[in-house]
Amino acid sequence: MTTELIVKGKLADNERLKSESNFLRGTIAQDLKDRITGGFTPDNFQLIRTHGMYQQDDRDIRAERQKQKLEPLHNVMLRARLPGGIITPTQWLAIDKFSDEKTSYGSIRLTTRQTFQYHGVLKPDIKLMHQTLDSVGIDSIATAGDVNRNVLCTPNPVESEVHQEAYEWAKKISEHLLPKTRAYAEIWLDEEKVETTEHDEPILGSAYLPRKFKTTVVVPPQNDIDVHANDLNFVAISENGKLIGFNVLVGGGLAMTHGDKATYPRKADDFGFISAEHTLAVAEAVVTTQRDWGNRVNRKNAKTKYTLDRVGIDVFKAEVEKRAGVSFGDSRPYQFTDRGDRIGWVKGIDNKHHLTVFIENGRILDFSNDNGSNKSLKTGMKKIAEIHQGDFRLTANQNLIIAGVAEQDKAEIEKIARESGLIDDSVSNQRKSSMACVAFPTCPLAMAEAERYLPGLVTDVEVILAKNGLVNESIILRVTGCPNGCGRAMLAEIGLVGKGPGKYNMYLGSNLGGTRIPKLYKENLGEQDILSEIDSLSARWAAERNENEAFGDFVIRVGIVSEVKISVRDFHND
Ligand code: SRM
Ligand code: SF4
Repeated sequence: MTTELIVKGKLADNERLKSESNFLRGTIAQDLKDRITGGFTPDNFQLIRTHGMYQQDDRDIRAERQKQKLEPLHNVMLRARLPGGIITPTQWLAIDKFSDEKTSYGSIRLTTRQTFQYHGVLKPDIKLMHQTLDSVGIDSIATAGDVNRNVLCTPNPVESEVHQEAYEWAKKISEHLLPKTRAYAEIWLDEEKVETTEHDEPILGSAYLPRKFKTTVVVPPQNDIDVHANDLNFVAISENGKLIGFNVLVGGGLAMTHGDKATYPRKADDFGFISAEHTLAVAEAVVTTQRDWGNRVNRKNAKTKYTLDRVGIDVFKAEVEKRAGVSFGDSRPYQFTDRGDRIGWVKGIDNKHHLTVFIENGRILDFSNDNGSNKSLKTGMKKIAEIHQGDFRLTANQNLIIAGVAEQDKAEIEKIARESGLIDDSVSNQRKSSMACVAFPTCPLAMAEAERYLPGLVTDVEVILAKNGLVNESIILRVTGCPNGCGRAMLAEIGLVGKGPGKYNMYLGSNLGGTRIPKLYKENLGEQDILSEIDSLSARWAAERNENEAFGDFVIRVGIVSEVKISVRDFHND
């Protein structure tokens, strides 16, 4: 290998701790027994991520505890591994019970990557949490940290054979790229200690990946998992209803740092077509190329998207072909037309019914809020899980599908869903098209509110759209509490990115298919400015748009923002 493919310099500290961790064990087991603190040592604070947990504390009460000279109320957030987002009713009931009994927020939080999170689990309950999940066949291996994360898949496999096959591939890819160390089983499940050697970790190596790595399998025309947020994507290509292979898209990612032009959101590049039998070899080759060439000096430029722009797309692609022993063919034609979930009932090829329910911000909880809205989403889900014969599928839009409902069970499930607010006909198209990341109070990186801000913001936007004659229309609106972009604002028609308390940068111009990165429109907007911008922009859209022209296409056509064609060139420049 030529040395210029590798960034030289002092390695980031995470490299030390991964290499010295004895294959992700560190001293987590000892640390767990230390009850003097509710937290972990700095190295283990990082290492527990590879086991699917983040140490957090409630930011709403942080200052108050500091005043009382108390340590922050440390707890962990857990993120489960669910390739393709599938959960059985038995699993749901166990997840639900643990959230009631042992999490301080009492909620189940569906994420933008088709899984769920618990927030607020205290140190003495962490092992019980893993053992409870393990008892129903769920783990949280590699859902965070410098590894391949939860593999996403277009979430309605029963809609066609292609969907089912795509899901099978998502599972296989997830297993293939998983860390092989037994650290998780030893630490959390008390299984026998088995030494791990370099030989046991052939794909990820003893220092694992330079940075997080994200993979999807997607079935066009839906792009409901947002391929361009991901390092590696397999776009299903079918002929006569059968999956024949994939177009492989590499190097997407949305995060940036305010004020640092060397960071930017970037679309994935299309490497070309492979037949299905080469899927695992290609996945492995992309991962190992990124493992060897990714920047281990500067974590801000460590993701695959930066490796591609540094070494060149052709060089990276040729290396993948060499390692996989495969030549990419010409890309096969496909089109992404939308990214939303089809809320409501659909009927699958198996003659079963599937109900997609809208869950605002993915937060499954019984609540009553200031607007007089009462919903018992958690109780409703529990009641459904008690009688449901099919399964549940989480979507990457933080929603949930009650899948595989037999004709005779449909009415009962619909009744529970309506009574609990899981079905709510009053939810507007605009609300269904809006999404936010978690942000406060649990996210340590949040600069501004997101999940707690979105519901009220959408109510205001609904009024504005109605005033401008757009009552049934919607704009893909996403709010993210910092530029890391967990709510995927960098693939929104209107993206709000937290800058500071109550302040957001506004980006405009993604499209319905999610194949365009939006562009900065205005900086540091407060609530009133945001609303007046949305008012004047949507009024212009209503008055000047071409027939059926989407908001994101309109703002580019009339020159409100310029189009980002190539991120590294256009995103930060006019
Ligand atoms: Fe994220 C870090 C929440 C999807 C980019 N993300 C975090 C942390 C763990 C904060 C931290 O590091 O301490 C947040 C925890 C908040 C909390 O209290 O729960 C967090 N990210 C989330 C979730 C829960 C948002 C949501 O509302 O659903 C999503 C969980 C996904 C999952 O199940 O795995 C989530 N994060 C994303 C996405 C969207 C996606 O993948 O489709 C992105 C942008 C895509 C990308 O990766 O480019 C994203 N999260 C980040 C980053 C920036 C990564 C980078 O390239 O620099 C961070 C910070 C980091 O890694 O240093 C981050
Ligand atoms: Fe936290 Fe920022 Fe991610 Fe929102 S975008 S969850 S604020 S890291």
